[in-house]
Amino acid sequence: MTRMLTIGAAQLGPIQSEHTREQVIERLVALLRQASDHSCDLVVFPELALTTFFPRWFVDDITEADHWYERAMPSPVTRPLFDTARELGIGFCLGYAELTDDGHRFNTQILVERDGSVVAKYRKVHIPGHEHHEPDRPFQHAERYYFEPSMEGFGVWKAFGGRVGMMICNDRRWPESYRVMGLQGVELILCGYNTPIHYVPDPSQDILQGFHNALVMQSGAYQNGTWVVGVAKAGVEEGVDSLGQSMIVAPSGQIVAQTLTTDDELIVSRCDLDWCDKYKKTLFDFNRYRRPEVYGRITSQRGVQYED
Ligand code: CDT
Repeated sequence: MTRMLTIGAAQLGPIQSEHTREQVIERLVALLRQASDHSCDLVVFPELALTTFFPRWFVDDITEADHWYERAMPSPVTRPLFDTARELGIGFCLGYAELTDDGHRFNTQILVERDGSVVAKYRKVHIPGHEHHEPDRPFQHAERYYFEPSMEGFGVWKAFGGRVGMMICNDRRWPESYRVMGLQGVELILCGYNTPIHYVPDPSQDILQGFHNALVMQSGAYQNGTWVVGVAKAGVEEGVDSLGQSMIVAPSGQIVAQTLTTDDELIVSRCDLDWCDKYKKTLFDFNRYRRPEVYGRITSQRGVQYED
């Protein structure tokens, strides 16, 4: 038996601040049409796919940043994406900044089915960077100012004939993200990212960005017997160079497709969701081999506690 899904990872090149939402939606629609030519069932777009990565700038009054956020999804400006997806019979996953009616700000990703209906919403859990302006940095990473962390955690939804979960960018570095979904039987994890190559707190990590990106997604896929699709907004955006290397990773941990450029680029892979069971029912048979009775610290403690 196979449950085959054809999945497209639609990497985006840079979005500069002067680019309008309409221009960006045109790019996303073009990628959807390309995906349709490749018979894709599902296309995954990056984190904050509708705008430039605005947390690189600080504004004293956060309401001056309201224009970067979406108040409704779909909205008149994003409607053409939903209409095209429905017309082509392709689902998609899209990251964007969300401003709720009661004033909450989240880094959000939605999963849209082939009929254009929103089946799931995920809000980023692990918010990296800093809360306050740090004037000595060459650029800010003020996500902790612009977004509050989700309290909803990592859900898994029945969609596209399988069990689908989502995470966003920094979430992919934390094994707990994958495992919480793994414990819900996840078969496909969708993850958008914006990863500046220059890591200001420790530049020795700059050269390792690509390695770390692959390391975490490959190990997360393997250790949980799941497909992982990681999709970048890449290239030099407003002077900041960001990692590409979008990839589709099999439950074996192997990379089955990877982008070559830092531009808008679609990669496609046929993904057999039944392949997950090869790992879920053998080495990573959680029910047989996990030892939750000795993992208490994972949920009872946040930072390191020394016992001496
Ligand atoms: N967008 C995002 O989460 N980026 C982070 C950058 C490192 S923290 C400054 C990441 O984990 O890729």
